[in-house]
Amino acid sequence: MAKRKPGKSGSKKKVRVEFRKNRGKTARDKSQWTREFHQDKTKSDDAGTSENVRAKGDLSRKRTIIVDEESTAGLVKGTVVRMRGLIAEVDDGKQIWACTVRRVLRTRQIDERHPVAVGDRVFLTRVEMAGEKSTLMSDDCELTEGVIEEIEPRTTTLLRHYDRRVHVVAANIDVVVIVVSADQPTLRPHLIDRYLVAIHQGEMRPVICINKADLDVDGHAAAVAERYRQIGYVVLFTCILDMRGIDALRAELTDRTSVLVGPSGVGKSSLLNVLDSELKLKVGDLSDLQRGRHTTTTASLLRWQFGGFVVDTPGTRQFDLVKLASEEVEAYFKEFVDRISGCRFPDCSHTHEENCAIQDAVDSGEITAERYDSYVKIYEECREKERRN
Ligand SMILES: Nc1nc2c(ncn2[C@@H]2O[C@H](COP(=O)(O)OP(=O)(O)OP(=O)(O)O)[C@@H](O)[C@H]2O)c(=O)[nH]1
Ligand SMILES: [Mg+2]
Ligand SMILES: [Zn+2]
Repeated sequence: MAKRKPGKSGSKKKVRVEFRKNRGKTARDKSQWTREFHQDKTKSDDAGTSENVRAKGDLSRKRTIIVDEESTAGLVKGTVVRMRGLIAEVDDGKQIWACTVRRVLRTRQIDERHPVAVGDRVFLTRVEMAGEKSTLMSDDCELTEGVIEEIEPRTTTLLRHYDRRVHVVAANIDVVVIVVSADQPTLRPHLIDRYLVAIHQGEMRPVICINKADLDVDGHAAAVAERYRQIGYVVLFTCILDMRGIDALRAELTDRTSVLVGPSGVGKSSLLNVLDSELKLKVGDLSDLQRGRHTTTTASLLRWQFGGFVVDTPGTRQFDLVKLASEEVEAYFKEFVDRISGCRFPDCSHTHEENCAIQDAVDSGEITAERYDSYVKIYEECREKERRN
């Protein structure tokens, strides 16, 4: 195994990172150091910050840690592009490495399924066996084996609860595209609301994409699109058959790092293929959808020809939220935020109280019943978790 090369002594920097106990309120790291580390330099200043919503009494919880530059000097820098079980595939700009993770890093994050995620920026060393480089096979490709020694603090994370652990869907993302379809599979707006909560929680920019516009025979999907536009979200109505909305979607993704999320079969990989003709991703057919079969099975980070990066993810039927307190939920419903001060009780949960500005807005039609029902469902879910813990 390769030894770490010694670095210059005394080269330490202060970095402000998210406090571990933070209930999901992220400290977006604005330090120059992190900014410089962005190898792709695609992060634009407005991305992620323009959609921020804040909870009442929100505290900026950051702690300062000392990052020892010595520990990363001489190591290979790269980005995790794919996870294959316990192996992380890392792109250093020249080649893809197959990496395991140093044990000390594995014990650091016990509540997460895996200490590294797609989009993580890492430092690695080469594994050598008797002086020879070691290789691992992945999809018939022979990759040089490495060990991840350090992981950069993440600027953003999209988290979900899965299999009783926290799953980092992707790290260091600017834009999250929630992809759903007008039909096949059936459009479920509640799922959009769950994603929106996680995206706001992670301080990323959401874009809603309703694909398969050709299947919207009764105008239901168009009405859903309008509902979210009214709240102030960017909503694109797309179709890969007549290319509706494709240029507008490309404009949202150019020079940014984004991730496409949503149920299986909605057309995430199909959209990527039409957005960039160089990508030749496998897409499913109707029988896959009917049998509930996923076509994309692992998340992977891809480079756009037109600038920026994108993560294609496998479809998810459910999306369970992480580290979310019941009183925080209101802050992630954009159209609620400015009305909350009108509630009679400062700790109003907007579920049963008298003189509630949110329930009044539902009665007058300013807040839709669908969005309110989503809020109550997520709120009750969080309450239930709090009662059990
Ligand atoms: N009618 C119609 N079909 C579409 C459209 N976009 C994609 N499809 C079809 O939807 C099916 C599923 O597409 P995929 O791209 O594999 O879906 P996915 O979201 O990547 O699915 P997973 O990888 O399983 O998560 C394919 O048969 C596509 O041809 C569209 O705009 N209209
Ligand atoms: Mg796919
Ligand atoms: Zn209220």
